[in-house]
Amino acid sequence: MSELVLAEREPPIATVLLNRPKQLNALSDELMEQLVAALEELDRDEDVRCIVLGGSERAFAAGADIGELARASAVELYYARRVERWDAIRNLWTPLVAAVSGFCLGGGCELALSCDIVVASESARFGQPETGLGIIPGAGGTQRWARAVGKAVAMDVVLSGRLLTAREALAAGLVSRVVAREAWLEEAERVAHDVASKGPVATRLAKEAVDRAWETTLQLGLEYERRLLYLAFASEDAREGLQAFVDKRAPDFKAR
Ligand code: CO8
Repeated sequence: MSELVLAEREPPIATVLLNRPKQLNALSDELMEQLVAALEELDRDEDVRCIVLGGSERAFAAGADIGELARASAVELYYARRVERWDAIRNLWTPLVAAVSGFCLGGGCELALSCDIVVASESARFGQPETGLGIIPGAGGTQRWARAVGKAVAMDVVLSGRLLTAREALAAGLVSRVVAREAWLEEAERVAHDVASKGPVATRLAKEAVDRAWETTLQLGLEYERRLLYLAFASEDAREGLQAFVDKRAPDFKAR
């Protein structure tokens, strides 16, 4: 099996790169299978506290593999549970940082939006060109764009095929940082190190709490947050983090 995904483990972070450069990292079935397997393996690794997911400088990913989609019937896609596979990425515990450079389109953009933090280089271009192919975004695009940037921009991008520049994506709230073109991977890895240096139990609970904000009312979300706070408080990491501040030393978190 050729390596369509390259995973490098350098605790406390790991970097996973899509590796189908000639096809601009189009997300073939085989690539998605390898990607989910690599991410799930790293997710089980306690020493890995944050994962960077990237493509290449030219393309994060130019979408699902159009050739494969052209050959597949609806029922084949349904039985293969191809779209369901994307849920595995959202269900990962370890925080994911997308390192986006170049084309980030269709399913590729939906993949970036499935990550917890999106770092974009100046060259990044975001879009959902599916209606131009006679289909619609099917791996979360219509929902995640609308929630992230609001109806006006989401409708424009999904219906007109408009591509957002990195700066436009930042202003719209689709990504959280824009970095120099050549620093697309390095900066995302730096962000991952920042995340990985924090209390691991707290980081996971905080990720869960922020995610909950998308799915519930403010009142229920606040209650959920409060319960997770008590849970965080009960962790050894919390004792260590609080005491380390009092002792004026760096904390030594054990993920317990
Ligand atoms: N699928 C397959 N091959 C692709 C894809 C793709 N999405 N994108 C690019 N390629 C291939 C090209 O065919 C070309 O191959 P070859 O050299 O063999 O001809 C190679 O990559 C380089 O591409 P271009 O020559 O076109 O490069 P350009 O710089 O001229 O253009 C673009 C770059 C603008 C990105 C252009 O390639 C393009 O428009 N690509 C398609 C973008 C697109 O429409 N994406 C949406 C795909 S549909 C989707 O993502 C639905 C997801 C729903 C989830 C479903 C889960 C099962």
